[in-house]
Amino acid sequence: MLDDVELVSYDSLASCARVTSPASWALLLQDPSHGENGTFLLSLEGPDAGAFSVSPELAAGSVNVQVLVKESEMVDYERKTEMTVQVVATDSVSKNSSVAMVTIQLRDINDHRPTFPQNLYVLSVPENSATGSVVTSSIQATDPDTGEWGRITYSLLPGNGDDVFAVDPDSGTLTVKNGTLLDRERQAVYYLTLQATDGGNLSTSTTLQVNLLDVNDNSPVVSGSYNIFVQEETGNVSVTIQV
Ligand SMILES: [Ca+2]
Ligand SMILES: [Ca+2]
Ligand SMILES: [Ca+2]
Repeated sequence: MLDDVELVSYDSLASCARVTSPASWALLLQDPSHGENGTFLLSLEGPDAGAFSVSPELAAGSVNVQVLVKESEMVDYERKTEMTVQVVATDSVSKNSSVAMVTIQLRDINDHRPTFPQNLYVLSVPENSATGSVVTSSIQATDPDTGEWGRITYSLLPGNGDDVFAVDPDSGTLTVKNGTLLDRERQAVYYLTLQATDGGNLSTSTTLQVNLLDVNDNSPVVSGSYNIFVQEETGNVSVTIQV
């Protein structure tokens, strides 16, 4: 048996048809039968063998063996962070074989952009809400990559409503940025663009439709004048006032 070997491969790029990776290491093969020509056939076995190929497939004596990524979509850090193959060297004459266990540690790459569960969120806020009022704290994007590649920062794109509303960059909580600008009679609905960006600068956006809820904030105006004559000690009086 040959010693266990560890090498590193990379998470596949979903959009990239990469069929080889930097995975290669030096493997010293010794002829177990001391045959005359010492020729070996090399092949892969084990649960993850289908994702990789070995090169060369025919060797003699000491050889630098490469394990290549054959099916890049199977080399996926989000599914499996570690893969195992066995390099089998079979003597072409005696058919004796030797096996090297190879553990392949995958490294994460940023192959996912953040995603929101919905393209549109319909929200509402009373038009008299104070500055700092929370509109929603339940909209979050997800990103399956690890570390920086999966760390999400939220922002509102400039344009309609980013002077009225604000978003917390870490939590995604949407608040009223300037309550004095909230006026249903001025603007009754806002369409905000909420963007989520990961640590590798991949981003996605979603639309927030914020409806301002009507609050009865217009004081009634009394117009006209009324002259009422009441005789003393006669009690109740009623008058209809036009509003
Ligand atoms: Ca992946
Ligand atoms: Ca990844
Ligand atoms: Ca990502």
